[in-house]
Amino acid sequence: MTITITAFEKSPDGGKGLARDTRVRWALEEVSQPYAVRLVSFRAMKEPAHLALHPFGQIPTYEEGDLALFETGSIVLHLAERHAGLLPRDANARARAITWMFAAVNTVEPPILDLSAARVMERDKPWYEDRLPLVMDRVRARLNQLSARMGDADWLDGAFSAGDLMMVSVLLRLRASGILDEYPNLAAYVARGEARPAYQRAFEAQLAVNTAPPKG
Ligand SMILES: N[C@@H](CCC(=O)N[C@@H](CS)C(=O)NCC(=O)O)C(=O)O
Repeated sequence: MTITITAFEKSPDGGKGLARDTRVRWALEEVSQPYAVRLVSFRAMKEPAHLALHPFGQIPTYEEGDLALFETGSIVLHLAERHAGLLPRDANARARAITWMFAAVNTVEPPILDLSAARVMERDKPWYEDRLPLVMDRVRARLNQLSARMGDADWLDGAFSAGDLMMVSVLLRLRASGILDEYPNLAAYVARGEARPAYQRAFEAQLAVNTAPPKG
């Protein structure tokens, strides 16, 4: 059955892999599933056809036969449960890997998104310079804890899993801020994720969309 995902017709990051279709592409590549991509404009994302797939008018979405999903955590979990390679077989190890997926999107991603939002949307506010260090310190608080837990391990809990896929995807957004470099073990962890052939294929695919010459 053909899998179709949606992605930005023109990503705001110009193809640096920060748009969330990259993590879904990465999961698809890890489990060797071919997929089609439907590109959507910002306007189309808010129109009824797309809202029927994604109630919040965002990308990515995932369609497979009768099934339509949104939320990258859910899409990656769906793929990981149906195909070998992203979740351990042992039930407890599997539950722990899923826990790390939730930790990525629920605990680590929020302060990182707050930092991105501050940089993009609050730069012109008179309180921007005062607030920014507070937002950055909230990111550091989480990274201190994550870094302490990781130590010198390659992955979060044994072999690479969907938990790592989600965590690396979330941490990648920090690169431009320089904060990641304050944590050599986390910077190395992200680099390990990016070095995976499946990530490379996913990244190249989304970059190609964003660097293609305009049609017509
Ligand atoms: N929690 C959602 C977030 C989805 C999301 O924020 N998508 C962004 C692109 S990375 C988007 O569509 N932004 C445009 C908008 O919200 O209008 C997920 O993980 O799928």
